[in-house]
Amino acid sequence: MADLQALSEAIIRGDQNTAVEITKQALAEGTAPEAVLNDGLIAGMNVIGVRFKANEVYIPEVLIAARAMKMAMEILEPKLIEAGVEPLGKAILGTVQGDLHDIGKNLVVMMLKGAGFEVIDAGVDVSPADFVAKAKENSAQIVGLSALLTTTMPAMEKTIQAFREAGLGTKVMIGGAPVTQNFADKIGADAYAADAATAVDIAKSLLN
Ligand code: B1M
Repeated sequence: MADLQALSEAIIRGDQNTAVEITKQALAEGTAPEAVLNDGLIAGMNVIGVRFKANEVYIPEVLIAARAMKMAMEILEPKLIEAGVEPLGKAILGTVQGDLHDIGKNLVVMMLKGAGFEVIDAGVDVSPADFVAKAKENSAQIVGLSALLTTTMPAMEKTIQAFREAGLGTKVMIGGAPVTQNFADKIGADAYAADAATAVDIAKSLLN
């Protein structure tokens, strides 16, 4: 019998081979894809999120865990689609116009995927119009903006304005090293997250 606790532990260790093996075994034995996702993969990434927030693990461990999750997801995804399992929510993530930094944004993407969100990664240097177009096209509930330069922070405000002008109800979450809660309040963002693990908690709360 496939052990979903062992699957979760493989994700925490970033052990790709074991994660893939247990996922295959569980599916072959008829375990529900949703249980593999929730009790194995997401449970493991949740632990990584909590440890990352508490500074018990660092960026490399998160990246390795996310990679193990990605490999297992490649096997699981078609089964989830067959079973009609709905994602927690849909989010568009991108680095704002003029800004090419993507390491932090990629971490947020991975953690959100790890938490069960469907995430469309819009990439870097994303214009306000492109953010709006992608959110419309994908009916996203959340858009996440990342900025690492003080000179590109104003692009966050322009992107928020573009969403308000388009009349979309998309919630806007912002983050990045120079960004603060004060700044988020000033430009009318719906939420600010200081790190990738907090971004998951905030994104979940924005869905309600
Ligand atoms: Co750049 N760079 N850089 N850089 N770079 C900084 C940001 C800088 C602080 C370095 C410095 O001078 N000390 C400085 C900015 C100064 C300022 O604006 N006040 C700077 C500069 C000036 C520049 C250039 C202008 C340099 C030049 O060309 N003269 C240039 C700009 C290019 C451009 O974007 N147009 C530039 C270029 C680059 C590289 C291409 C070389 C490279 C980027 C590679 C890449 O991203 N693929 C780079 C890097 C690596 C850095 C540093 C060293 C590291 C950034 C990083 O990845 N941190 C950085 C100095 C530093 O921070 N020590 C620096 C790790 C990452 C995990 O953290 O992105 O903060 P971070 O993400 C965190 C949180 O902020 C949060 O979650 C993550 C962790 O949990 N978070 C979110 C991030 N986005 C979020 C979104 C959310 C929620 C949370 O919701 C949506």
